[in-house]
Amino acid sequence: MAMQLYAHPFSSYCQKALIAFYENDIPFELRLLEHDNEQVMAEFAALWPLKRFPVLVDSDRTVVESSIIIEHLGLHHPGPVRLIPDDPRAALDVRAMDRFFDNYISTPQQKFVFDSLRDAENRDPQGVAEARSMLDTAYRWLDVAMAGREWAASDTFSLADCAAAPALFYADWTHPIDETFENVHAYRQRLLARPSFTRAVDEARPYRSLFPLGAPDRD
Ligand SMILES: N[C@@H](CCC(=O)N[C@@H](CS)C(=O)NCC(=O)O)C(=O)O
Repeated sequence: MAMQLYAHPFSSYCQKALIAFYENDIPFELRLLEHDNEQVMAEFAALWPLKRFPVLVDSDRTVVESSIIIEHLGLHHPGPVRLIPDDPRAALDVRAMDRFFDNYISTPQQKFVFDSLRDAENRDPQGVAEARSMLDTAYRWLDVAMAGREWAASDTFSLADCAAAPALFYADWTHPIDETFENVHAYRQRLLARPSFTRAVDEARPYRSLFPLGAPDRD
């Protein structure tokens, strides 16, 4: 039976996992998380009461967290593209950069989005200001880290780049990356040109009107 991925194409963390599927052409059934799909939504809530997606079901195993889904694919469905290096020291660098993109790019980016969805009287301007500051610091740090690098953590495309692609994609929409951070901009463009991510971005195109802050007319 094909693996089942509970996901939505417009979600950044789902795109992170989808990149890993597409890199190695791994078959799966998409269980599309849309409010009208009541059956799928009920299955999803039963699988993972914390209701964060993506969630993968592989035979009798339920796998949550996008990074762990990618690790799971590398262990149980390996293909020619190894997203976690075999060398444990190199793997640590990859995992560290994966955490960087999730915690210091995606998390503050989501803060903007979630805040915009609140009623006006419940907004959190201080929290958004802190998120903006964290993004600025993260962009600055990344620009130095990416000097002379093609990919985030190793010579080859890895888990860290799966995390980086949607994180930088949406972060630049939300709080634009200063144009002086040329290494970050060039890296974001390389990610957009990677066929696995190009495909994820194209599949999400029909949903751009869902972006609460308003999707820019680019990318
Ligand atoms: N740490 C989780 C984060 C997943 C996450 O935040 N997913 C978002 C979609 S991009 C979500 O579930 N949003 C629903 C919500 O916040 O209610 C992962 O890596 O999978």
